[in-house]
Amino acid sequence: MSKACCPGSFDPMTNGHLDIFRRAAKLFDELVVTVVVNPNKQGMFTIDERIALIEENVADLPGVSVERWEGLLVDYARDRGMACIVKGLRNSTDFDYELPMAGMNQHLTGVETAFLTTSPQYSYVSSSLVKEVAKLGGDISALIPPNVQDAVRAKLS
Ligand code: COD
Repeated sequence: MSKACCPGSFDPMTNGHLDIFRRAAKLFDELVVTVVVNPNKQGMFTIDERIALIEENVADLPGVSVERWEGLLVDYARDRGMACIVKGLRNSTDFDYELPMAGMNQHLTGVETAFLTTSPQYSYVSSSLVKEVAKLGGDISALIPPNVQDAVRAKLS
């Protein structure tokens, strides 16, 4: 049985993330969306809130679950028998950031990283830009799922 994880901060999840989850879910028997805890970074959403928002959006995807993790990601992946870590790539900046991590992760445990290129309509979508646009009163309705829109609005009100 093939198993992989899609890690990220997901603060909050976007339609770009959801597209990667859907596509990755077709490639593995089990896919875990892993919300990685960064204790040094205060997000807009708590980890539990991020998990709940993702769970509502992946409920219809067979074999997909959501978990949290704090620590070295490859320990998590190796201990759960995951074949690889799946990441999304939007541009050369993502690539430059991800490539050394993929190399280090491979070195540490042999866990591989697979990259899925972004769907073009999401190539400019990021959690940070969505939050910035929302704070400045812009329309984010095409960028994040409806439950995330409601949650962002509630945070900003
Ligand atoms: N289209 C496609 N992919 C996208 C899009 C989009 N529109 N938006 C984001 N993505 C991809 C990102 O490239 C990333 O792969 C993933 O989705 C998650 O994105 P974010 O922004 O929520 O998450 P990041 O980039 O903040 O997450 C970084 C991690 C937490 C995954 C990373 O820091 C990590 O693996 N940390 C674990 C700690 C560890 O093991 N450190 C040692 C590394 S060697």
